[in-house]
Order: sequence, then structure tokens, then C-alpha cells
Amino acid sequence: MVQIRRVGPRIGVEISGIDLRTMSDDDFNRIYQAWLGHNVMVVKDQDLTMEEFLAYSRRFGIVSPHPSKSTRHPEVPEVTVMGINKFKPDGSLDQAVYRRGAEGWHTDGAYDDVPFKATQLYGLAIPDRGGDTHFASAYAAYDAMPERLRTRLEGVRGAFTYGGRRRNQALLNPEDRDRAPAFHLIIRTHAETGRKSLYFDPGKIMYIEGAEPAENDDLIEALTALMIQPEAEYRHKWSVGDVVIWDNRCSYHKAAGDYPPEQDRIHWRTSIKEWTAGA
Ligand SMILES: O=C(O)CCC(=O)C(=O)O
Ligand SMILES: [Fe+2]
Repeated sequence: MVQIRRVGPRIGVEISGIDLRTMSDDDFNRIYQAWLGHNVMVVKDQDLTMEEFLAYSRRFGIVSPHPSKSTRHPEVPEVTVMGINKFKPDGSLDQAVYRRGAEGWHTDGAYDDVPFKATQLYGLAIPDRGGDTHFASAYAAYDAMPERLRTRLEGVRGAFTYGGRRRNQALLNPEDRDRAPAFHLIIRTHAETGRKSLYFDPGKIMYIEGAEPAENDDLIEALTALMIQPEAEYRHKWSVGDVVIWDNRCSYHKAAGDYPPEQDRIHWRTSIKEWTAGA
């Protein structure tokens, strides 16, 4: 029996009693609606091959290879393997791998003209402490925006790059660095739910279109300060076999990045675009 349970007041839903390999279309439609309603969906106790994980991911949209080529699976570029090759040849910890996603709250793919609709992780090895993933609702961020800020930013686009103002591009190949920014509306309306959210990423934003430098800094500071609403957060504590998908159109996330480095924390990841986006 499929069980659907909310895990936080404004974000997060957990599904149990389902086998993603054999799930019916009706069951998929039910959990898809639950996901749309709660931004982040955890499906417990799965035992998937890479092909099965990919097949499930494809039910959400087009699975696209991530621009970080060096961390793609060598035979299956649509799958990123997170948390492997953590130690450099000299034995030191590679922080870019260990702390991937832990630099701060973000949304995946804002640097692309067509950002990811969703990102999905499958937990293969989980440390015995630390290593959680934090999520927060971008609808709640919009709700928290003062009217003055909403009026200023309605219809205004932000310019985003992979490395943002810090130019943090360690996991990109040299030929993929320093690309032109992508532009996205800061206040966006979700194509499926019709709800407004704050589309923002402090680590990827370069500037707000049309703002003078001083106002630009003020706006970025103001959005950074309000984007995370504590009553709209969910913290996921991983178990092996968890499949977690988040909606990048209306949520933020970050890795805690705090687990014992000598332990394994390994996930397969798929990055998923909208059907209409093209491959
Ligand atoms: O490893 C995690 O908990 C999340 C990493 C992340 O930001 C991502 O996969 O997009
Ligand atoms: Fe991420």
C-alpha cells in the first residue's frame, strides 16, 4: 500500500510502500502530484540498478548530462556519481568533491538557459553521522518578500553563471568555464502549480538586470537574507535506498558537508529538464 506522509509544515513529502520499478501510472501520477505540492519527495527503501534509476528519472522529464563532465559516470553520462574520488593522489581530501553542494543554499542549473526542472539523488552509501541535505521552499521566500521588493523585481531578470561572483568553477573542465550568463525572471510562476516563487541563487547570481552597482548589491543582499524561511525548511537524513527528488523551480537546497571524510557518502544523481526544453 502506498503511503504518502508530509515531513514538514511547508515542504517535504515521504512515500513508502512502493516499488519504483513496477509502479503503475496511477501510482506515479499520485506521487507526482504529491511532489508538486511539497517541492521535495523522498521515496524510501528502493533497490535500483542504474538503468532502473534512469527509467524512473525519465518519468519526470528529459535526463540531461550535467556540465561537470569529470564527475559523470564514464559509461552513462546522464548519471553523475557523487562522492567518489574524494582523495587526491597525494592523499589529501578534495574539497570540491567532499563539499560539493555545501557551499551554500542554491538551485541547480541557474547558469543554463534552460535550468533543471528537477534533480534526483539515490543513496548508495551513507555515513553513520552527518551528510544530511537541507531543503527550503522558494514559494515561502516569495511570500516573505516585502511588497516594495516584489514591485521592484516583478518582470526583472537576474544574470546567472556557474561560478557566480566568486567564480568557483573547480569541477568544470577548462573549455566549459567563463560562459556568458543565463537570464531568468527573479519572480517566476511555476508552469505546473501556477504559484509564484523567488528564483534566486546567491552563489550563481552575477547581477540583477538594469540595477546600478550599489542597488544591485543591496538587492542581492536583501534576497539572500530572506530566501530561507525557517518554517519552510526540511532536513533530509539519508538512509541507503532513499530516492529524493527536488523541484528546482521552487526550492533551494544545500548539502551539510559535515560527515567524517573517511566514510563513504555516495549517490547517483540525475539532472532533469522539462519535456518541452529539448534534449
Ligand atoms: O549531496 C547533497 O546532499 C546535495 C548536493 C547537491 O547540491 C546536488 O546534488 O545538487
Ligand atoms: Fe545542488
